[in-house]
Amino acid sequence: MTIKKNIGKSLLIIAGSFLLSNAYAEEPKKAGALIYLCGEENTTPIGTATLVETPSDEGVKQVDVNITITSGLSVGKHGVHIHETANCTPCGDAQGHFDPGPESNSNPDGNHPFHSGDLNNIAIDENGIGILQTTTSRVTLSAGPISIFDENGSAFIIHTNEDTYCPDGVTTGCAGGSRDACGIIYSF
Ligand SMILES: [Cu+2]
Repeated sequence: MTIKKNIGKSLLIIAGSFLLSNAYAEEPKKAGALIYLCGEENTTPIGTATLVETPSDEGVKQVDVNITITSGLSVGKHGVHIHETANCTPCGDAQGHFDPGPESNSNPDGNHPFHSGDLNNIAIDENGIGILQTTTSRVTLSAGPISIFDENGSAFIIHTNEDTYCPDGVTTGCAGGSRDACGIIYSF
């Protein structure tokens, strides 16, 4: 009788911890970045970014990206992408566009706008303020083949010019040209 009771208790504990671990696995994953002007990584950041991973209604992982810029960029549209390396010193060391997989082509002006890390333009207003809110299912924060937290991490790059999304194929600078700002992405 005592043994049976104990087995019952153990089963309850196992069921309980299974439910608990499942609930934990469904917690959204979060990440963020402080964005600095290129060449000024040790000064005040010009903006911030947050990333939150949640499953969509269809169960596909999607990442909500919010970027707020408060100063430092020219009025108008600027290309924004997730680049393939967590290195902003100098901004060129963030490498090309994040695009893992067997058909990977991280050339910013090639395979654009079909890289995993391609995002929308951010528009900066007359007060120097810009907000980008977008959702992508091309990357994950959690581990997997399209996780931006691969062995060398990832970074945001904001470009000098508007991303034209390269309608004429590979054209130098069509994805936004030179780099104005950069932010290494950290999970938390
Ligand atoms: Cu880029």
